[in-house]
Amino acid sequence: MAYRLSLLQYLVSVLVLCKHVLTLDFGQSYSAGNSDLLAPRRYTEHDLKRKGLSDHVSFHPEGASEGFYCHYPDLKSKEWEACNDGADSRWCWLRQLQAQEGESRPKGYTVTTNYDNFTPIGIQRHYHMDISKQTIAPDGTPREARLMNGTYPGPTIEACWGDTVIVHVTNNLDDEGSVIHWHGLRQFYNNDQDGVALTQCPIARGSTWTYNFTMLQYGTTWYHSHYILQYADGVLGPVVVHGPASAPYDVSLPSPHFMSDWVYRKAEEEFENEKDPVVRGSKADNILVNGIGRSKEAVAAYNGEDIQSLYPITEILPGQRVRLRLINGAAGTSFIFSIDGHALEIIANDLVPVEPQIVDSLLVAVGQRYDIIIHGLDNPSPSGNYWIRTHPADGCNTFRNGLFNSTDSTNEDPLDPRTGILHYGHSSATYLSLPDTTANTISDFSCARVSEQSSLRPVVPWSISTTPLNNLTLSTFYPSHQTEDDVPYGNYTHWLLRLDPLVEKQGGVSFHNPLFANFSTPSLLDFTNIGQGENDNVIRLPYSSHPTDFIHMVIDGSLLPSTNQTDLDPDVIPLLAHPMHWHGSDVVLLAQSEQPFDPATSMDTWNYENPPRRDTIMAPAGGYVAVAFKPDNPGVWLVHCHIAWHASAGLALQMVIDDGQGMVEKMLAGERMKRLEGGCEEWKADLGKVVDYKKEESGV
Ligand SMILES: [Cu+2]
Repeated sequence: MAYRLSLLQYLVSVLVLCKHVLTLDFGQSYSAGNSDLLAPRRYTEHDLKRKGLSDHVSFHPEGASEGFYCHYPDLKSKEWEACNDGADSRWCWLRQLQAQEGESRPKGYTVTTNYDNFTPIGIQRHYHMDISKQTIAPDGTPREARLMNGTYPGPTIEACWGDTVIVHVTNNLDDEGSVIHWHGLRQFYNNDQDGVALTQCPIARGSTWTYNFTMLQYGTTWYHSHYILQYADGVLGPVVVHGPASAPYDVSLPSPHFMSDWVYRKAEEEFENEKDPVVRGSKADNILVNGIGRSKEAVAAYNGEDIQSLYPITEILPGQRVRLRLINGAAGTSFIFSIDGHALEIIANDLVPVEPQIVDSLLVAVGQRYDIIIHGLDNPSPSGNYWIRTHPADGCNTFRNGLFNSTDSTNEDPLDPRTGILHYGHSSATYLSLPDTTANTISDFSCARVSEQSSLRPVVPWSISTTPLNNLTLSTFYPSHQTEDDVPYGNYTHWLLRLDPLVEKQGGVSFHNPLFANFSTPSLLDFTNIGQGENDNVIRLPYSSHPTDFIHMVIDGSLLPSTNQTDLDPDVIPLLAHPMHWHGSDVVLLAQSEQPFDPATSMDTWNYENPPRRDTIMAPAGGYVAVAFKPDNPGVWLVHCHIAWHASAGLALQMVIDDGQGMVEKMLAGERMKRLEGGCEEWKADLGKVVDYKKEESGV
């Protein structure tokens, strides 16, 4: 393909450019006419009218004006300065840098700032959300969903790096509790805001719970219910945190590309399939992007009108560089994302800016996010329409009508992965012909994509100690709480996966116990007793804030189906890989391999120098992942598979990070603990009335 040659040339130039950007002296002064590479490309008047700045209105932030602005204090004039979203946003942080030079502050709020240590001063933003039941039909088939503010996905929470976000969540469901988790947000020393059943009681029916956290990171993420399977019923939405970027672009698209799958039944009913020892797997019915799906009949009947009801349209102008935020909020499907004939430049994975890298497709596993820059063509085709594809990855999907498998498909009628349209033109277009473009040549449809995932290099590097604080002892996960043998730090740092625990239990091949959260006694409120229950699945890790102290953790898939089929029917159990998600910390990817873990030799191959860093990492079937993280955030943090069905079946651990001298309890003493206890009183008062939850689910 012609663009591939220029792609290679571009890659070389970007690498050169990138190096230059990263070594700039940010202390120098900038002017609007500066031709430096960091300077954003300017909007034309046409661009401004067309999209982005003037019509980008957030929902309910108090004091919101037209458009979205970041606000920072100018310490010289003692005034607040506002700056726009988009390409210009890089100037926001630079300005604050200049204003603060006189202070004993670090020189820099840029993409090279170590955001673990330094955060700009932002403003408070209040958001009001409610969860309620509503019937929606995103692809024409109606079902009763559970929604945030009545939309799927829910409204975007939008803030700027350093802002404090206060979200008031009202549970208007008549038959369930809820908790809302802010996926990937580190919640540093803020464990009680993590929004899981381990850190608070569920929000009782009719109650409002207020979350409060500061955006220490920036980029793209999402929120979702962490109450049983509620997010698969619709309780989810994007989170956008404006911040600097590692490569220039012209326009930032106001709406993220929110990929998900959709189940026609209530998730709790579909979960019965997960527990069934014969079926052994919950299935999805369709693919949605930004809450839009379609039936084959609707596509066949398309007569050129009202295209927006069939496909989300992404608009671009010739030659433009357009920033797009990708989010996988699916219950169980990992996607290979691509745009026909277009190069994509990755600038962030999860909430970590990375050195720019050009690809023609990328894997977005369940729970993962990417910020990419679409490279607009200088001379698009006359129709100006190109397919955007979200192709389910091999071994990381199960749909009602069968599996996607790029090499050996037994599914004669798979869903159509053409789920969106990139359009060169104006936003008022409602009449479009469907694209006739062909897909990029994609050689790897696997759901690990080891070489791609291993090549992402964070802009702010971490150097990892080869000597961890803990031992990587093999664990059998039985019994599920720690025994004498596990002292002092537990052996769950070698986590041997197989099927999700509840499924194994149902099939009589129980391997380790599922995690079951006790809604009325969350771990954080019962800190001294944590680990006493047989379904606690606790791993205790020593707190340390020393910069060279790391915990290492192996998640071992060597017993997963594909390599070990002895007691499992390969026709029923597909290849299984698990997108594992860490709360409370980003982790680095020391190794990701499709070969089994070998304690004698594997460690020799690990990467300790600026490895990829993110919050969600795929553990390949038959292989393993090794990660490292800093045990510097005290509290109770979940580690779990982000396939909703697997998490609900108990494929989860709770990590307790503590100094052994009461630091977690001290952190929460007083108002914070009183608040948590108040929430539990409300929950317990309501529990006996209507609210019920199935004990055969993990609760997370
Ligand atoms: Cu899983």
